[in-house]
Amino acid sequence: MNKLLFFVFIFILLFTVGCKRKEKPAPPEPQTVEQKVAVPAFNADSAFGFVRAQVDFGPRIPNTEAHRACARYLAGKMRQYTPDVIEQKGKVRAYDGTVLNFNNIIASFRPGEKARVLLCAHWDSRHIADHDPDPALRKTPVTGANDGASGVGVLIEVARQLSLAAPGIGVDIIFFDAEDYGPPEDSQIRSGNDFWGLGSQYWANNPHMPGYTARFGILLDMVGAAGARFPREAFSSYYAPDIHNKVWNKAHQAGFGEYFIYDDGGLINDDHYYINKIRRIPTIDIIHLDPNSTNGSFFNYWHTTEDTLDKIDPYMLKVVGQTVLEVIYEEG
Ligand code: AHN
Ligand code: ZN
Repeated sequence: MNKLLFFVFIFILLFTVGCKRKEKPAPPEPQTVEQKVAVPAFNADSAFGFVRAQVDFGPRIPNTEAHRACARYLAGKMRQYTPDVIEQKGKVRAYDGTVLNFNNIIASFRPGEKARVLLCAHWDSRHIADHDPDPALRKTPVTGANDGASGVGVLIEVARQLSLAAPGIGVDIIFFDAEDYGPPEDSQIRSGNDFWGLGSQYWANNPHMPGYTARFGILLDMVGAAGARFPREAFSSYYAPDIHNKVWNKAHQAGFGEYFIYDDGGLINDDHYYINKIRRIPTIDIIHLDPNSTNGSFFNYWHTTEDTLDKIDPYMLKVVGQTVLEVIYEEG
């Protein structure tokens, strides 16, 4: 009897110990690791529609009705995705003395967040097709499906995605005006490169919020043409080498390595130059450059009457847009 009691006692003891073990709570999740939002899927058709909508206004040349109508469209579109939209309007003087009425359109997401990323593209199109192969067309305004509308189209789709599922960081999207009103190729009045990027120069000197800064910036310029390649533009490598690597590496991870090539591109005096130089936000330029181009180092239809919607490949918008989303949602 005693033996039996002894074994029952041992059995109960083991059972309780076993149960206790099982009841032991799982170790708590580390509190410092914030749950990241999944990277959304960029919609190429949606972005292409946003490119088409801009092109449908006609050339977006400062001081024209098409330009004003497109500004209303862009600001209205961004207000669908965030209440925090600022139109920074003002006047700048062009190379030939023309006073240009510009409108930089700035949309902020999670404006209270200190950690921010800046995304930008120019929305105006060029007043003259001075690189057209036909000399008779070199004073014709440019449609700018690629040179202007492509980068903006990508960023409107990015804005739509930001409105659906916010990442951990704040994002500012700026559509710069008056980028492309630089002097004609054959101009005698050429006095340096600073007649390009007039809207971004103004903003860099007069940001929409006093003391505005961001962790880094990404400029999109001519990102939509079929067959585009993005070698590493040289001001970007100089001012923002870490960002350059971050974005190119992300593109390669996402399977877009064939487009984001590691070759060195030349120095391009684009909006990012002023953001780096004046505002001191490390900013890169994703820009289609082509060493074998028949048109400078740019894509073949650059500053010609042929920069039209049929040159845009929706898949290229996806390549760039998805890469931008991967970078943003990974950042916080
Ligand atoms: C210059 O040709 C000096 N800058 C070109 C920047 C640009 C024009 N990007 C698009 N259109
Ligand atoms: Zn241009």
